[in-house]
Amino acid sequence: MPPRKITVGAAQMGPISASDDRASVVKRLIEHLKHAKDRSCDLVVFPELTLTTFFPRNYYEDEAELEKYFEPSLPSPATQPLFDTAVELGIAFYLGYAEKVEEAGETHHYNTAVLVDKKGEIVQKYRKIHLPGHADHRPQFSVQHLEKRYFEKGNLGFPVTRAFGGIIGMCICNDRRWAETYRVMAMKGAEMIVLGYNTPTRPFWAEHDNPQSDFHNHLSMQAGAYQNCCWVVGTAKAGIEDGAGLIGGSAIIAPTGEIVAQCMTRDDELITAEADLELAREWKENLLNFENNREIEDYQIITQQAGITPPE
Ligand code: CDT
Repeated sequence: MPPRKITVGAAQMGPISASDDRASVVKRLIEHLKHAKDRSCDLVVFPELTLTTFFPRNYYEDEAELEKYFEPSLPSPATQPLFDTAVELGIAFYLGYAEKVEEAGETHHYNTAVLVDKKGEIVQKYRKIHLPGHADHRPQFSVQHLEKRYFEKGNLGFPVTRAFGGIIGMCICNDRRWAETYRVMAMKGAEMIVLGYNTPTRPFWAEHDNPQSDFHNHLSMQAGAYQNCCWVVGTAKAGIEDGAGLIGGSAIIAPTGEIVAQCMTRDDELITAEADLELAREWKENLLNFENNREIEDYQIITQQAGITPPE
């Protein structure tokens, strides 16, 4: 089969302070798109919660202070220039944001990402399923992780969509640490999985930075790519945000599990690679061949229980 190549970019963002307004962030995103155009990108992947600081590290008493991080619409007046520039340059993008939505007369809050095609149309939406952290206020932690307080679990499953001549799947940050995330999308034919992340250098339960956090970031994405024969594009928000550290290490990973491009800074940085989606199909068919080799009668425990049942 002839190659099916797309040029993909991971547009890592450096820190975004709580005092930075949307316009200043959108300006930085547009700079990324311009560089991506110079490098002939078809698709650019921005981070999780791209438009704001990683606010779940803070406990907010004041509802209004929290609500300012959420987008009631997308595109919004502030993000419209990003959509316009992407259309003008002919670049598709993945964008993570905090979504506030009215559904069936109720207000919901999700940690969401959209896939926007080259015409500026949202072709797929994903709402984060694996929400890490805690829901209660834990002032004893120097950096909290309140995603379970501020967001509801996503209700759209793990979506994949036909786009750019291939099959593209979406997830967000903590999802990348779960084997099930990749497998579900691979079983829907995903050839490339795109994701954004905000990974604190110091886990919420610890008093020190985790020296293995960069290693675990790559380990989980490389394993997901190899074990499912997918391209994986993971993009960080990185650096010191209002005194709290976030890892970098944004990476583009081939279906072989090899990193083909990796960010070296913890600032705004674009990496790109030409991804042959045919490689994903070929390896999935030959190395794994799910249909011939998956032994589903022995996997039932995976969907029947969440916790561990050790032998007596
Ligand atoms: N944003 C997000 O999901 N962060 C989590 C932190 C988990 S603590 C190790 C992550 O998986 O990176």
